[in-house]
Amino acid sequence: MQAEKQQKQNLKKGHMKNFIIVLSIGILAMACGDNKSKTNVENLTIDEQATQETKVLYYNLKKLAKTKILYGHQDDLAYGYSWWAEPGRSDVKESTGSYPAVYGWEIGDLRQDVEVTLDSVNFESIKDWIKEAYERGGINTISWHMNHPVTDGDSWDTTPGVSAILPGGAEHEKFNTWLDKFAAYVKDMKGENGELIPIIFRPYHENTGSWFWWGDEQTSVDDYVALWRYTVEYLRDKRNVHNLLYAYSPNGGRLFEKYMEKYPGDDYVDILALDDYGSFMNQQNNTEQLSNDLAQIVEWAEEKNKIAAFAETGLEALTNPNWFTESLYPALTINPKAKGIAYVLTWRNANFEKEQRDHFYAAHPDHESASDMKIFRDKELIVFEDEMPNLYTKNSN
Ligand code: BMA
Repeated sequence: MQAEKQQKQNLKKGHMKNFIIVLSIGILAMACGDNKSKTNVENLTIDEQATQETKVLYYNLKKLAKTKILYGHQDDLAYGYSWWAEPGRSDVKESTGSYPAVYGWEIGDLRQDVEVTLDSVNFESIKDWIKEAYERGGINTISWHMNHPVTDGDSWDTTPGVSAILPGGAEHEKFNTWLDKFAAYVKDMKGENGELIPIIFRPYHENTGSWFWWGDEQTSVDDYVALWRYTVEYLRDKRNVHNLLYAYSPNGGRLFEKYMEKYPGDDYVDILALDDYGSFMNQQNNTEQLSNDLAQIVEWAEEKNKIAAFAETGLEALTNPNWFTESLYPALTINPKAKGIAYVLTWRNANFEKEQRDHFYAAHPDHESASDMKIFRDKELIVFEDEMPNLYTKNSN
């Protein structure tokens, strides 16, 4: 009897021990699993303290880029070829049936106490459109044609200006106030639940060209790199801005060989981007070369565990109405590696009445390019807003 009882107790203990072992393994596995996904999401952005949404967006976008390319359009919700600030409107949607997946915004003139950007777009309205795009699952990116810090001219004033705003420079404090303004602006972009909206920030772009005051001929390697790093450190570490992903976006074409000359470093760049219009211009028509250049940035991005993007492009006034399928799509695909970019963004559709010029880069419904853009939209590789997976939550794609 005693022996039987003892045996039963031992058996019970054995069960209990097994149970505890199994439970421990389970908990350990769960913990490891969680850690693993945490590591995946969290160690990618240059800002370790980036908000969860920003980190998750980066993680998901990087993953999605392996199979898809998102389509983006500059100022899409703000105005179109024949309308201005009308709720819900979008030339892209009216031409193709869907909003774009990526929305570009421009904040030139932010330094002044003015209500509108250099393109007459209301700064406060941009916040609302950014929120609208975000709530729909879209991605927002901001470029900054920053005014000249010394002459007060615009960004096309090619007087060298960078050394004046670096620490020790005559306009350093003034420059800080502009960054303060920007910090406050992007910290005021919030979703329904008060969370900060992630923004892809693309400052000092086309730096391999010499048409901006931070351009190639205007700026030494050391000064450009110092300006970039200072900007990141000031916003991230001093102003605690944690909803930004930083995109480095030199000009391509014949300037592509200079791409890496002023690269600010892996700790300061999240996205390796490219701007290129020239390769699509009639005489040049270097679609194949462009495809190789895109493939090259994809390769660099892979080596660095980062994202590649085609941040700005287009054919002004779509003088070839089949440009989307005959030029852009080939550029994204001739070299299969180029398909690895995360998104492509075509520039703005300037309002004809306001600007009195045909300066548009996406189709508008009355233009003959609309049907071709729709074919582009329907390609397997290309994603507009209507096919967008949720990029702001983990494990969504
Ligand atoms: C340029 C042109 C300009 C505009 C600037 C900033 O490429 O479209 O008209 O002011 O971008 O958006």
